[in-house]
Amino acid sequence: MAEVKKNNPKYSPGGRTCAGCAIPLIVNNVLSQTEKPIVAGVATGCLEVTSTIYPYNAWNIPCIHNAFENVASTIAGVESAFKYRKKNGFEEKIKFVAFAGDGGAYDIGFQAISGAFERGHDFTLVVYDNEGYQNTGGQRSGATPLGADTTTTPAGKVKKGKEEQRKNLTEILVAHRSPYVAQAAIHDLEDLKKKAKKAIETKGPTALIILAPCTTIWGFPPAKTLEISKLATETNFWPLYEVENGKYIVNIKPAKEKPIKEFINQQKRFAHLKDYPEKIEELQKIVNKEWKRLLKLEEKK
Ligand SMILES: Cc1ncc(C[n+]2csc(CCOP(=O)(O)OP(=O)(O)O)c2C)c(N)n1
Ligand code: SF4
Repeated sequence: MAEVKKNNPKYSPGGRTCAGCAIPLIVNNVLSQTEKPIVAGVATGCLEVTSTIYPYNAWNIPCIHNAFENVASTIAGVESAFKYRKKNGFEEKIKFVAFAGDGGAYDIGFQAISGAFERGHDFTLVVYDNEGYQNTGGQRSGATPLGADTTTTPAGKVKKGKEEQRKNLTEILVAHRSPYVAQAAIHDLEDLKKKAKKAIETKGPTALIILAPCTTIWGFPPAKTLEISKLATETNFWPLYEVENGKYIVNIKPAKEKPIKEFINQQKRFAHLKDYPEKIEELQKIVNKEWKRLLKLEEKK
């Protein structure tokens, strides 16, 4: 235990996520990127329920669990309180990190996030994007991709899974004129760690949107989490890029892009699409269009 604590001073392993879950990797690799003390907030979701099962607690730092929808307000409030203490002579430099799933960030918690970004609070939002409300059994969210079979967009005779395109939260946060927003993934931990360090060290509201392949709801074997994550980037479904003061840098450009089929063929949530090649084509077109748009944004200096 002492060894575990020494190596993972901020977040302990051994939580109750499903085997092969991406979340612990994300939390550990983000939190370990600063030596400074951190106060974390965590919205209701898989991260919270798996790390705080009474009487156990994986957090070795102050961590506030709030409701599903208000992690950004909570962390903004704590950051303001510390600002006030600073005015009164409190010296310690503290970092603030708010964790949320995509439901808690793209959808129900978005109002709180938008407000905290607009007001310019000094914190980092970390979204572990498992593309659905997974803790409650896999409902669709604004981050669920087109065609995915979820409990609220069931694939059947009439509908072929989710009919809408996913939201692009990364771009929405860039539009808030955040000084640093990045997309990262767990198969490239060096890139993820670099981005986490930058996001935490940059003053102002910053964000990391990290793809979190979900073995249980996406439906793939737990040993394939990293492979699925890598395929998401190799197919351009999940580009790794960062936007620093409005300037785009695309970190990985696949030498030969793989077709989206290779990403979706491995997941049960898309299994029905084998009978609907036109849906796969539609998804491919969306991916191609978004990738081109991203490269254009990078060209703009
Ligand atoms: C206002 C409110 N509505 C619904 C719930 C039930 N609920 C708890 S977690 C959750 C889903 C969270 O989804 P997400 O933020 O994507 O995180 P994940 O579970 O995927 O980790 C829901 C619907 C709740 N706690 N509060
Ligand atoms: S349901 Fe998915 S995201 Fe939630 S703990 Fe299991 S693998 Fe992780």
